[in-house]
Amino acid sequence: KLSMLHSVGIIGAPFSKGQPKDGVECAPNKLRAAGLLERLQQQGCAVKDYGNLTFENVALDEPVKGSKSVRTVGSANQRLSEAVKAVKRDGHTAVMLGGDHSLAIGSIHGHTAAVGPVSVVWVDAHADIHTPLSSNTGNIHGQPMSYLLYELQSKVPPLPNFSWMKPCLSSRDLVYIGLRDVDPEEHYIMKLLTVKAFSMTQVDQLGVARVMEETCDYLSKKPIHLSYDIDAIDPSVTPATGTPAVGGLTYREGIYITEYLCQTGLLSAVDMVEVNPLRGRTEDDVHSTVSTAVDLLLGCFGRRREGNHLPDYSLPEP
Ligand code: 4U7
Ligand code: MN
Ligand code: MN
Ligand code: MN
Repeated sequence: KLSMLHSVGIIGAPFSKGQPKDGVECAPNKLRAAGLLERLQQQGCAVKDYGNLTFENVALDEPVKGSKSVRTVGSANQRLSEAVKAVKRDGHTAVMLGGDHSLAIGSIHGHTAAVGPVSVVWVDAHADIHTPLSSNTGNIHGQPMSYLLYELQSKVPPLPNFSWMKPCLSSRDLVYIGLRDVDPEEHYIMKLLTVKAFSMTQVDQLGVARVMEETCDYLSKKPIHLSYDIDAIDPSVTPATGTPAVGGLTYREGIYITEYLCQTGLLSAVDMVEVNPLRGRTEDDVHSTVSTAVDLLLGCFGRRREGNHLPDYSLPEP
């Protein structure tokens, strides 16, 4: 198939309370201002912008067992889950523009609510699999995977504003790519659940092409949810993010992951999270980060480095 055209539904989620740094809530509008929608349309996608969600500000949101802004995060994710569910019911591939990575809770929950079980490809420097009780920082953007996994249900206490959700993902249906900053508690959990992971060591050993082949061989043919944390890419390329980690994916490796997943025909929802336009030191830092995030999304929806043309193109007649 030379070009399979995509129908994309975009949800802006300007939310930052899963972590302490301001600015990540500016990313949805920055990504739009960088031309994301127009460029998707130019490459033949049908695009519907569902706009930005608005989130309730919970007045009294004291830490719960060390985790911060639990009620605010719970309520925001309930809204996001409903929004992603609606986009999927409308028949689009859902694109969630974060916001911080705590939003994966609502995004993956809403995705499965609409389509049933999914596979998750989690591209990140971090595993984000802390339980609320194992976390050292109390930041929920380091915890979303523990809320989603059936196998960790007994380790996650009932939390205020989270009663709307139940776990919806089996650890067998999860693959990590790009890990290089995993806390001991998280490493323990991953070994306990035998989670499939391609850390930067495996990317070095196998190369990104083998990593993607093995990822898709490992996963069953369920719809794929790609959760892309921009800090998976090396901070020399994408410095404008809240928790940068040295030694990351190159721009080319990052793009290859999106091109490969696009070609499976199974990509059903995409998160682009942790872009923080206030964290760059210079204007160039921000530009490089935002434009890389846009390129990754274009790669998810058919852009190829060999070039593209629309199916109805024909040469001008002399
Ligand atoms: B991100 C961390 F301690 N593990 O729990 C934590 F290193 O969504 C970082 O991947 C979490 O950016 C990073 O706070 C969350 C820390
Ligand atoms: Mn993350
Ligand atoms: Mn991360
Ligand atoms: Mn981060």
